[in-house]
Amino acid sequence: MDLFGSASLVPLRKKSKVTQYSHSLSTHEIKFSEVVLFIMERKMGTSRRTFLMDLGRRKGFRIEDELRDSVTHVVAENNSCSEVLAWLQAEKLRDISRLHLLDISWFTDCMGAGKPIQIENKHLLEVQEHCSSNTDLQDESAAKISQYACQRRTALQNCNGLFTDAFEILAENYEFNANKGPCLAFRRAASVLRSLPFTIASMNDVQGLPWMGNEIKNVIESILEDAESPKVVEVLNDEKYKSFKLFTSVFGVGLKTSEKWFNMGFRTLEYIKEDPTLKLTKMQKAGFLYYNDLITPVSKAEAEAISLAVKDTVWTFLPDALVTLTGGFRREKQTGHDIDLLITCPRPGKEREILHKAIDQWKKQDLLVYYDVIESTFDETKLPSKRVDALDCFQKCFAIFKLHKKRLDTSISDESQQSDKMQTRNWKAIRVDLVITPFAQYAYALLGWTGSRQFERDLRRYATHERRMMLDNHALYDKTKRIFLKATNEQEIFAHLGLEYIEPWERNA
Ligand code: DCT
Ligand code: MG
Repeated sequence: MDLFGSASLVPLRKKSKVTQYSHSLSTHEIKFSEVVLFIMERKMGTSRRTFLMDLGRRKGFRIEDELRDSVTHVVAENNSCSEVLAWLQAEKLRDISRLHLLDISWFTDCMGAGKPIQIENKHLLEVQEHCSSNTDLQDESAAKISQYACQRRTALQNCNGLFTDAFEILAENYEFNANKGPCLAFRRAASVLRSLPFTIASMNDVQGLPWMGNEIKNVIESILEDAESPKVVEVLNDEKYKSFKLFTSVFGVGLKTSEKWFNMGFRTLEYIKEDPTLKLTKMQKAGFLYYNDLITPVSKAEAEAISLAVKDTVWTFLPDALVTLTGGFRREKQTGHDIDLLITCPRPGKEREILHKAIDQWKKQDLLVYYDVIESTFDETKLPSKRVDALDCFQKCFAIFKLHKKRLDTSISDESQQSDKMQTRNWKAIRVDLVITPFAQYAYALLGWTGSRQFERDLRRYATHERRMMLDNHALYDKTKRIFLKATNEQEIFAHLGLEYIEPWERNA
């Protein structure tokens, strides 16, 4: 059956000057206004695209020249689903999740039928495309790369640091400018490159990888050619970026405060600290007071020492409580910006007494220089949160602990002692997050708090889009069966989701 009609007579590749079909939109009546098409030029070429657009318009279809928010159906040829998604991601649309991503066969079937036809499985874009990398290793790994971080194994070792560092800077800059789409696009792309067992050496190596939009490829190309990207250099010299980077390095300062300070003309922390008109929160005051300690990375040994101290206290009144070091340290990172501890008790309800009792003891021992307790707002009648980045509702405590040094470690303490004007202090201020969970939710909390952030985002996205389930740090809900799925460990959660188990140290996505 040749539903392609005369379309197949048109050359499949780009020709230098064929414009005779373009801009004929206004001359044809639109018969099917509910369907708004966009035909991707990528791998199709200008002349063929122009021809197909004209053909569709003549048949009464609304076809947009450019990708805009009104588009409902995107048609592509010789592109995999992940390639189209990566390209769309860079196009800054409001919401790409509502788009139908279709193979050209759907379009040509529509042309044959003279109207929009029902979408069948055969019209959907291929999920993976084989890459054309130059070695077997690269061929094999690129072909297997999933668009979801929870289907990739990402150890700490990263052989694409040159690219991922650049992507992180660009992502952060987009975040500072409240530009969510491209920020996420660069974070996703960085996460893909981090999972590769080889270093990107040419643009061929990028072929077939998910989330590689044009903007991302341009950055890779610059780095391959000149070892740096002009965009990154520009961002690193940008006044707003530099100021936001500095301001957000203070504990308690987020994007909103940074924006305010930047707009007020502040560029350094010194002036902010000394300005009596600025109303700092309790958290920010602590952030400034212990600034030098808090920007010094926390070591694994320090994390273990704090972990032990917390256990000591909790076990004095609840000997069967479980205290687990989670976050980056559970993923086997050697340093972190804070220490994340999860605390639970197998006896239901007992966990509720832990936090306040422990804080009382630490206050008596003068171990806390700052703490803020957030009480639990968990509501078991509610379904898991739909938001990918939603915070959980556990009782928690954001704290700064004093970690006493047995010996004065001059390498760390000299600088901080001077600037904090505490010449004699023999302790280091350390950020600690304590999270208290009911035992029944412990596995979900552990999975959620182990991270990485990108891994968590993709677990939730995978649950929603691939399994019709809802996942958060409290529970997993199956929308098809309308039941909550219980789990006593992380392996069971992966099994519920139909995912292969990924070890914590392989979640550095
Ligand atoms: N987390 C999350 N979503 C958030 C915040 C945190 O999924 N909005 C998860 C992911 C990691 C974990 O909680 C702990 O958070 P961080 O301490 O910020 O991350 P980390 O990986 O431990 O990083 P670091 O080593 O710098 O502490
Ligand atoms: Mg952490």
